[in-house]
Amino acid sequence: MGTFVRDAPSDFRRHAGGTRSSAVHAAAGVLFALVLLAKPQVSFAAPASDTDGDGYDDMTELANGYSPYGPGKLAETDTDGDGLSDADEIVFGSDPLRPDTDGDGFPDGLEVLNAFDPTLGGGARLKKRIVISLASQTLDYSIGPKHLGSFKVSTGKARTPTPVGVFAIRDKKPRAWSAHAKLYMPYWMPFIGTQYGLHELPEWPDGTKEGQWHLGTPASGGCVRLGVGPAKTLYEWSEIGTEVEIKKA
Ligand SMILES: [Ca+2]
Ligand SMILES: [Ca+2]
Ligand SMILES: [Ca+2]
Repeated sequence: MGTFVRDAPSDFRRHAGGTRSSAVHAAAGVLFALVLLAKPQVSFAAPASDTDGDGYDDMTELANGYSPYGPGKLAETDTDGDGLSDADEIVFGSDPLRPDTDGDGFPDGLEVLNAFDPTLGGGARLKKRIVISLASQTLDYSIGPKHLGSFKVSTGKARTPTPVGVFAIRDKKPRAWSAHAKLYMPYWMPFIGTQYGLHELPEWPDGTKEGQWHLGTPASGGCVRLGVGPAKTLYEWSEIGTEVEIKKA
């Protein structure tokens, strides 16, 4: 077995697969049988394990972005075909070689898609979480242990600051009218009463829309403004009850 080819995935696969098939032909029976007989002992004695038997130990594969469970890159391989990549199986702690880790009848991928914990039965949920940093004017969202994305936001300006604390989405409206500010708020999701919420850059009755250039700068009356695109993404992903944490830092 040659050295690991770090930047050549096709070489890597060809090398791994080719070695096995050529060994079958070249060994002419006896030698190959000896290798097979010796393999269990070698495996037990070796400090490194090679789960998928491709000749590369698990740690080397992981260090190079390859799946130790099957052929291909970690993020692009779904060895057990349950809809969750091998990379995500590691993140969520589910079994990459068992499609239904918790044995509740629902495959791991389907569970995560619907915010259920693939490692716990009984309808255990994965926590959806939104975290906003006032200092960096960013919003991060995650499900259970997995970070899903980061968006630029615009929170309350100095005179009308966004309150710091842990809240939750209370409602969802595709387009709300603010009687107080006299503007429309697309993808409205209030998290304190009906006063403070997340929404897309606002629109005025004359059709003017707040520009994207304010994202990254505190400019609102206390709400958390999101850009066109991210606002819709977050709206569709969030549920009533999804945690919203506003942090200073
Ligand atoms: Ca391997
Ligand atoms: Ca999988
Ligand atoms: Ca399951």
